[in-house]
Amino acid sequence: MESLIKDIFTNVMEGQAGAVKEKVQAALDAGIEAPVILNEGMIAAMAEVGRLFEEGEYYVPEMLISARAMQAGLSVLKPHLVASDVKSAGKVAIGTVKGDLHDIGKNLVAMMLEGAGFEIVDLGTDVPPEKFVEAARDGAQIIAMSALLTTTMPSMKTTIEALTEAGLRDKVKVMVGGAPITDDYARQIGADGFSPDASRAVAKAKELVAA
Ligand code: B1M
Repeated sequence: MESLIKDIFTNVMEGQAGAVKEKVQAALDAGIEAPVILNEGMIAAMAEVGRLFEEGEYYVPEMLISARAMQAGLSVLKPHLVASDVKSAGKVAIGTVKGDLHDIGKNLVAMMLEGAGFEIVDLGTDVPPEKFVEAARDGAQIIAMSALLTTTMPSMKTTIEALTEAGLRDKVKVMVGGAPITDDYARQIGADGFSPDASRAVAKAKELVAA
């Protein structure tokens, strides 16, 4: 069991998408729970990739192939992470903010929300404030923004300001997250909610819709 998780960790780090898919399936077949495979195998590997990048041992291409391997593993894991079939918990428009191309965390959050019955409008990456505003106008109850770069975090504030300017701020809830985002930062920019990870994002979204 442990060696399968270790293999997944190593294969994500080495960017071996085919092997990751195979090992994730083998781990599921062996009865290892999907959140364990995700957190201890795949997310842990991405953290290690980040560390190696910081130390100058990995470069952007290595990060990219690891990201592809992680996405490949997620495609196998998805049905096991989104088990629930409750419908219409609310409508969420989610995207990675302007200037930011990181989408693995955003995709995970979207996946978990979908599994909890939320209708998801995925705006993709590099989403400018006006696109979030448009989504709010189209009836999204929650605007969910992800940012992975300290340089792109300010776009969350700009988007909240754009929602206010469009007269929509009191009609939607704003939820933010991503590695550099904190509860304090969320409060500082006037967001309604923050979550440090995808599973807590579901609880937070439910809370925001109920409020
Ligand atoms: Co980049 N990158 N990257 N990168 N990358 C980081 C973020 C970095 C921390 C690496 C490092 O230096 N250690 C660093 C940022 C430093 C900083 O700003 N402080 C960095 C950098 C510098 C860059 C470039 C600038 C590099 C360059 O070009 N010189 C460049 C920027 C490109 C751009 O966006 N404009 C760049 C590019 C890339 C790739 C394209 C190669 C690739 C992304 C591919 C992709 O996403 N499709 C990439 C990757 C893979 C990473 C790391 C290694 C992994 C990110 C990841 O997917 N983690 C990352 C290092 C790290 O994070 N330790 C790094 C796994 C994922 C599941 O976690 O996204 O944090 P995460 O999501 C979590 C939570 O944060 C939360 O839930 C998720 C799961 O529980 N969450 C939310 C996320 N969004 C949420 C929203 C919510 C709620 C919770 O509500 C709405």
